[in-house]
Amino acid sequence: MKITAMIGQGAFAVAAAATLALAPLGAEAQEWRGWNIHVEDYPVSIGMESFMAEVEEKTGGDISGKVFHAGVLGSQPDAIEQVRLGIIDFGVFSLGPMGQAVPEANVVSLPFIFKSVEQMYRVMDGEGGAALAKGLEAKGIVPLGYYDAGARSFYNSIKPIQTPEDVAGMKVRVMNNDLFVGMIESMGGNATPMAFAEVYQSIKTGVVDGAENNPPSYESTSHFEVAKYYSLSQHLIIPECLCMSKKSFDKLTPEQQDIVREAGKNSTMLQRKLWQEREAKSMEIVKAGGVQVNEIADKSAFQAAMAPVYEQFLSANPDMSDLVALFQNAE
Ligand code: BDP
Repeated sequence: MKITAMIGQGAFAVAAAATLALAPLGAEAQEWRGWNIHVEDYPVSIGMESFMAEVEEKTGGDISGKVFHAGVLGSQPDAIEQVRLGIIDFGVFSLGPMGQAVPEANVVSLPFIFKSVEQMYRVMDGEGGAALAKGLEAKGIVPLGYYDAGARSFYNSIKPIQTPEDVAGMKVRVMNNDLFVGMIESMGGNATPMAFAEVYQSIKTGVVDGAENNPPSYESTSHFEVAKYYSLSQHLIIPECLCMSKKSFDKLTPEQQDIVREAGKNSTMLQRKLWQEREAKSMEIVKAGGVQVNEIADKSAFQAAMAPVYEQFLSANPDMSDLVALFQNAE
């Protein structure tokens, strides 16, 4: 062996010994993997990167990690399971598909449960968010913050939607949750649960006529290029969760857990600010791309049409009625 190689090895051994000596008692160096469905310049993605960078910096590199964007670690329902099992350490999930694993999360998937995005912030940062956190933790997930995902509205390739009757007969893609199937059926439409990554092709080839989403997702996925009618029903305001695997979280020292929680809060504030900016920008982009946007000033017909979703949910989950009331009655 050459002398330089031996010196190199010796230096490595000394450095490794020093790291071991410095590592806090009971904590091993962690190398995390983060799951994200969105493209790199999306508000969620930037929030996650800043979370990881802050954790890395404040733990002096004892925790490091990488965020995998654009769903390369798998579909959202699969990733939720993997976070629960500790195979993936963290991710940002919509509380929509989360409802299949965490019953409490379904409450925010009820159409028109929030009166506005501002009210959603207040509820999620208060009693409502705390109740959801309890449900998430019972299923192996530690929420570190609730990100904004604005309001979801319908888009399709056929015609503007003005009334619930316009949805009748339409094939509409929904996220993976039975509640959303019921929501489309309550208006006489045909719902198809489908992975986010498949929606573009499905609209393009006519497998579905349309879908529903917030402006940044409608724009960043290029769905607006194949579904030119965007009708601002704003029927769902579903926050997202910066979620940590409880298995990964429990491996940390109390000091590290504080750092992680603090970084979660900071990234949430950043994401919410970026979200507002991106929403406005996305609306400009889709309009410039030839999308016909229609406002729906009076949403009461949609609210009335979707009322059966509440009835079905509460009769199947009577234990959720207090939680539903808490969200509904919040100021
Ligand atoms: C986006 C959410 C993402 C969902 C997607 C969808 O941010 O988590 O997967 O909608 O419709 O708004 O599947």
